[in-house]
Amino acid sequence: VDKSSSRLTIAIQKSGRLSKESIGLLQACGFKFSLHEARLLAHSSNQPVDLLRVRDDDIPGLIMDGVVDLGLVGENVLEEARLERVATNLPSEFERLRALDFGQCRLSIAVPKEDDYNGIADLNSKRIATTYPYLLQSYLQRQGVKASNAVLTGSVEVAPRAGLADAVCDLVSTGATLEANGLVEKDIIFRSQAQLIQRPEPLSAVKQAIVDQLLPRIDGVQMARE
Ligand code: PRT
Ligand code: ZN
Repeated sequence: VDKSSSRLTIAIQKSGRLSKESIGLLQACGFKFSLHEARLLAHSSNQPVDLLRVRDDDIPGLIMDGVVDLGLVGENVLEEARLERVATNLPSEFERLRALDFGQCRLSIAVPKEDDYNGIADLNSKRIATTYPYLLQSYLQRQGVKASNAVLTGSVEVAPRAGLADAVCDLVSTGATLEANGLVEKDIIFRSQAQLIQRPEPLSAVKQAIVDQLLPRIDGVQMARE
């Protein structure tokens, strides 16, 4: 990424649950892109805008380090990265421009359905499998519960059956995945939806002008489909 460039760089998820709606929103705002599956960077043909297509987990850091100008990412990934960066003394500032109307989910604690569970205190000295150790520990701390993490990057829902953990803390949308794995959702610890964020340092006048044009268009698109 050429930082001196006058082209606005927007990071979006390359392939996953947010990809289609992220590109769709930018297209609905009037930006034209031709996307090539293998390419990291996609230039807009009608605006000085480039799309950078990456893993969603990379987006908060790219914004907080000032490598890209804008990013579209789930609040869950954003807040987890922010907490981790605060804990490890890395830059953690960013600007939130808009909450977007897609990517809705919740991060919840779930336990095996045969377990007797009367509240989060029951997890004292237990082990909880999750991909979100910082969001989980921040919740447990607020609740005064001491439990340990089993950090997994995937397949969190099979951890109790595999004997790796007593409970899970995982993203839920319909609940079908929990149900299929014999787990019951108990406590919602974080609610999430996609967010449009900006790097903390002010943008050049040229880039700011594009953002000033983009935001009312996003509001218009989102209002129209409410
Ligand atoms: O490759 P990359 O790292 O970019 O993608 P990823 O695999 O990390 O993320 P992806 O594409 O699965 O999700 C991207 C973002 O979509 C998440 O960070 C959330 O902000 C949002 N989102 C919305 C979800 C879900 N809904 C969701 N249901 N992310 C994941 N899930 C998973 C959940 O982890 C569980 O495995 O779907 C399963 C549960 O779904 P239900 O419907 O069975 O409850
Ligand atoms: Zn990811």
